[in-house]
Amino acid sequence: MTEEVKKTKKSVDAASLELIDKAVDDKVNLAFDRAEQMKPCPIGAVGNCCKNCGMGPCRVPLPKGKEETPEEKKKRRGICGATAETIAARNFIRMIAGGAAAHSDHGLGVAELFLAVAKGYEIKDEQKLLQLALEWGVEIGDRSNNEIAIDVGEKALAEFGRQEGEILLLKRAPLKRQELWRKQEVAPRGIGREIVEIMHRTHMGVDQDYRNLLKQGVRASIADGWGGSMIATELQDILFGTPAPVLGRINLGVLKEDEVNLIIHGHEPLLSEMIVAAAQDPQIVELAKSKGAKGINLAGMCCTANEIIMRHGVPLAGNFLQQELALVTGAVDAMVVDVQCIMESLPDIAQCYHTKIITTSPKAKITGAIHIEFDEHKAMESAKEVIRTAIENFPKRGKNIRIPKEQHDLIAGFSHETINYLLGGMFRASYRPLNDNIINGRIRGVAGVVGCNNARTAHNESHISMVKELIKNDVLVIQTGCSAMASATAGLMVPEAAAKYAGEGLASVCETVGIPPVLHLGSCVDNSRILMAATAMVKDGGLGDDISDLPAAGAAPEWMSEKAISIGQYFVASGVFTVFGVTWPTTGSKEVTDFLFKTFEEMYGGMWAFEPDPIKAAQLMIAHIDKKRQALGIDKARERVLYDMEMRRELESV
Ligand code: BF8
Ligand code: SF4
Repeated sequence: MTEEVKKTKKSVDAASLELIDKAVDDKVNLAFDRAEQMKPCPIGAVGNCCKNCGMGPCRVPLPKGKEETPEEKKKRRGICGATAETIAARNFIRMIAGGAAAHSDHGLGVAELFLAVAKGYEIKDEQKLLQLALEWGVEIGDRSNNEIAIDVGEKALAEFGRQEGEILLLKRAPLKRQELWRKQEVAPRGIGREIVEIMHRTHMGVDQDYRNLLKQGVRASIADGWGGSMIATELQDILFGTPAPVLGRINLGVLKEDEVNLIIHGHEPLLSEMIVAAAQDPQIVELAKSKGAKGINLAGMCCTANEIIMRHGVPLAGNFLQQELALVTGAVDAMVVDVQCIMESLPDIAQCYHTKIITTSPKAKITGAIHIEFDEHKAMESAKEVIRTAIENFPKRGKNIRIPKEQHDLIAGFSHETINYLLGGMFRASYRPLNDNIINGRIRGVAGVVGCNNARTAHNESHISMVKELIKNDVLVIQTGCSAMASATAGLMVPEAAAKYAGEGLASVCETVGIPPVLHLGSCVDNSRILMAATAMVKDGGLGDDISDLPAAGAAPEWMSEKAISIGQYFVASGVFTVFGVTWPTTGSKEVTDFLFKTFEEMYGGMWAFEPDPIKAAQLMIAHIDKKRQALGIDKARERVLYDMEMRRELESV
């Protein structure tokens, strides 16, 4: 392979490719290079390596031939006797524990902040506060928002540690789903309890039945999706505002030559909200000018980017695999980070340029970075210190600067509530028109495409090809996380994309309503918005009485994080067919994989699948959607869609 081909294989994004080339010239080692230099351990990759005790690590090999005898199988065990099944299931649910913990610790932090500021902070979404108060039985009467918020905050906090019964938000799910969870004994208690139980059951010598282990994984994942993550989204919306559609820009071209560039990277919106507010302080702006900059240019990275574009229109610099590349521009004066998906290589790369890396969370320090701690009592002060650090660093920029020109428009901020308004109209907010357009076949179904980038596959390629294939086939796509950002860089999140890329039916609905065929719903904790949207579709009627009846599917074509596994598992547990790309972490055990891919469908109506080819994966999703249409008896409607003038007029009156 020539050097040129190798480079172009790493990403499909022109801005990224330009900087991957620059990194070669600058002798900077990137995740793309490390992925080439270090192949995954073949036993670990399939889930068969156990290091849960000091007798291991035990690397249980794959069966030699297809026809393994029971005697041969008995020999393939860890020292304690653990089978490949037990080991793969243990590893899998420990991934769920890690992912669910990340989302839920984020949610817990938001709940604590919520309580701390409830006394004095101006609540941005009063309606949502009152709705949650009603749902949780908090007295409203003539109490002030702040009084109500204190009670809501306390209830939210208690949910994380709930030791008995079921988490409160479970009641939001369709009734049939709730009953199914109870029958399968996976209706969860608080996330803390469920994660502790995963860690206990996967300890050496405890739960050694892979089905029972996977059941606990399901239970914890539900506590993440319908608990920790949903609480995070709800409280963030109440505090900082429920997103509404906003026009923004994306890609590394949003960095500016003549302004102080400060990238905000990570996940928790407190940090970003404060920095956005502090950057408007006249004294801070003056300071920037005194150093020769025209202003302060904030840009987001990873899920923090999704949070601040939705609420403030702050541009997105890029997704997970662009974090190192941002530094390679030489134009980033500081990158401030909090938690999750932050590469430890950043301070090293920053040394080749002038960039300062600033950590802010007591939970996440990186050797070589500056630490400016953020806590809710001095958040504004810390935010200003971060911005001042970036400003002071601006004059130290070297000459080796290259800012790619690529930047694209996108519309972000489609919360579950705004989909309701947009599709239903101001006076009768509902999912009715969406359901009707699914029933009449203009929209074939809905797909949630979410998740990460993975350095073992070309950056953004699978996201973009999968999403294009889906919308071409009239499937409305809803997205979060790095996947949303990938589609945005391909120009799929603007209304004009409908005519260009979507099938005729989907395009006609998008054009009438004025929405893109691919909707940006937010960050990874905001996958809970997808659960809410799916539930709203069920409740609106005509598409069955459970999420598993909907013509819908999910995917994470470039996943890498444990969070993605937890998300995928709660989608599956909620009744959604969910396909992952790149790699699958249980292939070392046929039994475990079959259980997740097949038996789960009988148990939960949703199941996992693995397909690294994004087009084939999209086709699997479409086939599933068609299967559901058939079961609902609406497959015929789709065949009849011929767009005569009368139908177009009827559509316009929706
Ligand atoms: O939570 S999609 S790479 S940034 S894990 Fe990380 Fe994956 Fe991106 Fe946000 Ni989500
Ligand atoms: Fe090996 Fe069993 Fe210990 Fe795992 S728990 S490392 S399989 S001995």
